[in-house]
Parts: sequence; C-alpha cells; structure tokens
Amino acid sequence: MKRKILIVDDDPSICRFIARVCEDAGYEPLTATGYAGFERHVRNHDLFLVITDLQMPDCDGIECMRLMATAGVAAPVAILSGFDPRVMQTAGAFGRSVGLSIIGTLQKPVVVSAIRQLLEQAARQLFAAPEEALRAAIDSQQFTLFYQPKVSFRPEDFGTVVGFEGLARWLHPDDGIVMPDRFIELAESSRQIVSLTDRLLDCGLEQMRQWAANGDHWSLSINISPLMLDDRSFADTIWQKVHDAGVEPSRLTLEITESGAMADPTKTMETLTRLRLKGFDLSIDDFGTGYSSLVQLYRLPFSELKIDKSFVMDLDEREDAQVIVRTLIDLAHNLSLRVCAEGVETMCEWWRLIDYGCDRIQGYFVGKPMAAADIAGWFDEWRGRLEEITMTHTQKVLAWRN
Ligand code: G
Ligand code: G
Ligand code: MN
Repeated sequence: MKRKILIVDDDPSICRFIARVCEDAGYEPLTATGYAGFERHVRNHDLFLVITDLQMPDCDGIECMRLMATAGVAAPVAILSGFDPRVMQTAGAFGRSVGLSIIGTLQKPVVVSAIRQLLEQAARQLFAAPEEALRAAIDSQQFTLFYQPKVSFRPEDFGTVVGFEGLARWLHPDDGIVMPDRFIELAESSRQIVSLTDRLLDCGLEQMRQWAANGDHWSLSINISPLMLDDRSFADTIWQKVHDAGVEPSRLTLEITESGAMADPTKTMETLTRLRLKGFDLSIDDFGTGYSSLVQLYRLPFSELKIDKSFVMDLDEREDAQVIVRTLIDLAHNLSLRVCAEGVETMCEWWRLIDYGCDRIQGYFVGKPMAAADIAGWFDEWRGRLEEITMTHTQKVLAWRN
C-alpha cells in the first residue's frame, strides 16, 4: 500500500501540481481545497505527510493545525505559504506548541525540487526514532549549559557569587531552546546520558577556563545522573578530564539527585567515595523529595546538601515549611555538610534563610539560569542590587538594636 500524503490548498492547480510530484515519487496524494475535505481526510486516513496552506477562504492555517492536533495527527506537517518566512516560522512554532511535528515550509511559488526535498526529509524522519534524533544532536554539539548563580550567605563572604550550577539546554535548530524535562529522561533510558554529560562537562570546563582567564575563579556544579555512578571507570574518566583542563577538582561540584543516590547505595558508594578522595565536591540534590533514608545520607560521602525548592518556595506561607528548612539546615550542619537552598524567589525567603544560617542560596531572586554570554551583564546588575539589599539589612539591624 502506498503512503498517503494530504495536500491542502484552496487553489486546485497547486494541489494538482504537488500531487503529481508526490505521485511520481511513489506516494498516494489526497487533496483538499477547503475545510470539509481536509477534515474528512484527516479523520479517515493514516497519513505519511501533510502539506497545508496557511491561508484559505474558509479556514486559516492555525485552525487547520488545531484540528490536526485535536485529531491526533502524528504525521509530519509541512507549511505551504506565500507569506514571508517570519510568519511561517511563527506558525510553525504554534504548530509545535500544540504537539504537531512541523518539519518545514514550502515557499510559494512551489518548485519541484523543493517538494522532492521535503518528501525525502519526511521519509528520513519516519525512520528516525527519538533516540536517533538525540544521538545526532549530541554528535553535532547542539547541547550547552545555562548557568545559574550560587551566592554565599556566610559572614566572611556574604553575597559573593561562589559559583554556578550548569543546567543542560538543547539549542534545537527548529525548536529553539529545549528544556531538560524534554530530553533527560530519554537520554537516561537510552544510556545516552553518558555522552551528553561528557559534552556538557566539556562545555563547563571550557567555561571555567574562560572565567579563570578573566580572573573569576567560580566553581561549577554539574548534574550527574545516578545511572552513571554504576560505572566503575566514571571516577577516573571525570578526574582525567578535569585534570586535562587544568581545573582543581574541588571547584567542581557533582550534584546527584537524592532518589538516585539512594537507589542502590552499595553500588554508588564506591564511585562516590573515590570521587571524594580525588577531591571533588559532592552534593545531594533536591533533598527532601526522594525516597530518603537518613542512614544513607550519613553513609555516603556528600559535602553539600541542597534543600529542594518545594520547601523553600513555601517558606513565606507555611510554618511547617519553615520547620522543615530549619531542621534540614541543622541536620546538614550537624553532619558537617554545607547547605544550599534552592528556589529562592523573594526577599522574605532570603532573610529567613540568613536567619536560619543557610550557607548558600540559589534561585530566581538572585538570577535565573542564563547563557554564558549574559553572565557579565547579570553580574554588574547583581552587585548593584546586593548593595541595596545589604543597606536594607544594615537599617534593619540598627532599627532592631534601637
Ligand atoms: O532549569 P531546569 O529546567 O534546567 O532543570 C530541570 C531539571 O533537569 C533539573 O532538576 C536537573 O535535575 C535536570 N538537569 C538539568 N541539566 C541536567 C544535566 O546536565 N544532567 C542531568 N542528569 N540532569 C540535568
Ligand atoms: O538540578 P535541579 O533540580 O536542582 O535543577 C534546578 C531546577 O530548579 C532548574 O529547573 C531551575 O531552572 C529551577 N530553579 C532554580 N531556581 C528557581 C527558582 O527560584 N524558582 C523556580 N520556580 N525554579 C527554580
Ligand atoms: Mn541540580
């Protein structure tokens, strides 16, 4: 059975033209010149590709895309239009936002070679499983880190930027910046997290080198998937990389999510212990949300505990969140761990955490994760804000003393 391609355009001659090219390439074209025909085909056929105009008398392209999304069309969609490329890009972004797989545009007047190219692309996509797309993206260096500042709360260096957490971002050629919730799970289940982390670590180490060249000796935190800790060679591999980059291992914090670290502590213990012995800083991430056992916490050689943002974000409203955060800070200190509170968004939370004796904080209040190029601008702005904040602080203390 031939694969079906739906072609939608209010101009029958354009439909016929594209249909001919599709037919010649061995496909079965279905055409529609209006909404009714379009809807019938979308509902009744298993489609290989949809080529749709954006501008029709009884239905615009956005409505068409909504309908396809509602009907659960999984086939790739190409946008056919005479509009300028920016309009088509916006329409494409809309299509993706409702869950369609927009594979490209076909600019009017349509030429045979462009149609053929599109057909080849659709055929390639058919065989490209998501893992393959991820692999190709890792190989072609489409991943980078965004950096979120961490600020010290200790009296000796209060307000100082001590380092950044690097968070993975996929710079997708069509979709723009793709967030980790869309690829980390897939990377883990397909074991590509190893090569992805490897790439990200290279990015981060290069960034640290540039910072150092500018006189900024910031530390960097990298998220490590617990899956990687089963690998006996992990500690050596990472040490070699850091050594080759001329970076002190103590400047690199490896953040491991609590649930992951706890899954099989005997297996991870060996790797974590070796990493500590080599001088790396180890952080237990999102603490309080996983399947924690305090016994594991003191068995595994962590140097930092990161309080999950869900507690921090409730600090202003909920007394129980205050109790939990205070208790976690005490617990960490009693186990000689440094504490970092994550997800600080308000001035109120900031003051409370100083009060509780938290060592470090991270959150939108200080800065969102940002591209490396934006750090310098953010840093200048932060110094100004910090001055204001500390002035308010001094006034508060004076008022309190009086
Ligand atoms: O900002 P943000 O949406 O970047 O991060 C969401 C989650 O994705 C974080 O909680 C973090 O655990 C995870 N994440 C981000 N970057 C990485 C990475 O490089 N490796 C792993 N394993 N997880 C990451
Ligand atoms: O790896 P981890 O779970 O720690 O990643 C941190 C996550 O928390 C990232 O997704 C980051 O964007 C997010 N984050 C960091 N600070 C804040 C904050 O102040 N508010 C909110 N809502 N999210 C934050
Ligand atoms: Mn983290």
